Amino acid sequence: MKIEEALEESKKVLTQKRYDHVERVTETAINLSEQYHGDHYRVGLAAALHDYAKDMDFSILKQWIVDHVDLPKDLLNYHHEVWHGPVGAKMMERFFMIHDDEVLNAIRYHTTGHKHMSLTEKIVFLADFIEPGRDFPAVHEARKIAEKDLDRACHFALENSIHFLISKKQSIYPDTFFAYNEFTDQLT
Ligand code: DGI
Ligand code: FE
Ligand code: FE
Ligand code: FE
Repeated sequence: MKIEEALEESKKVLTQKRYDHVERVTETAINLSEQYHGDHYRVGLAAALHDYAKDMDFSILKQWIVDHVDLPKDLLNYHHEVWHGPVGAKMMERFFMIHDDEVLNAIRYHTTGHKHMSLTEKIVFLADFIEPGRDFPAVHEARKIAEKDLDRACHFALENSIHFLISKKQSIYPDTFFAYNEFTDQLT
């Protein structure tokens, strides 16, 4: 599937607002990929499909988690916001016969991160955080760090997400901590 075709597929299932976000993430991810010598095609494809399941009914996402043995059941104990990545990746296998783990993992973990993130995963994760439509206090600093150091920018994004979730008194999916801890160990 070409990146343009992937964008078309996302457009079919997303609201215009969400689709515009996906286009900006794809462009941002491709730029980061050039900067950090990533795989242009895999990064672009994963970015174009990363929020494929985002506008679907929670009950549908829930059913996919229940029905697919290889989707972690502990997702159901957390906020539905963490479901669209893992379920979206599964949908890419089923609907579009995408079996490239590099691409699937970047979709799967784009919300939470996880331990041992690949270059493609880091780029999609960060692009989702810093795309030009984002506007929250930490995004300016994140964009600045992203110009210099991909790992530090991911670390900064994770740190901010954890702060943000705590401030909202929400629970945090463990993969977020595994990702945060690994960057912390590497960088300090
Ligand atoms: O899908 P997007 O809005 O582009 O961005 P995203 O997939 O990175 O995050 C979606 C939302 O999920 C965002 O508002 C923050 C929230 N989120 C991320 N990790 C966790 C989380 N919410 C909870 N409750 N727990 C998490 O671990
Ligand atoms: Fe998302
Ligand atoms: Fe994100
Ligand atoms: Fe997104």
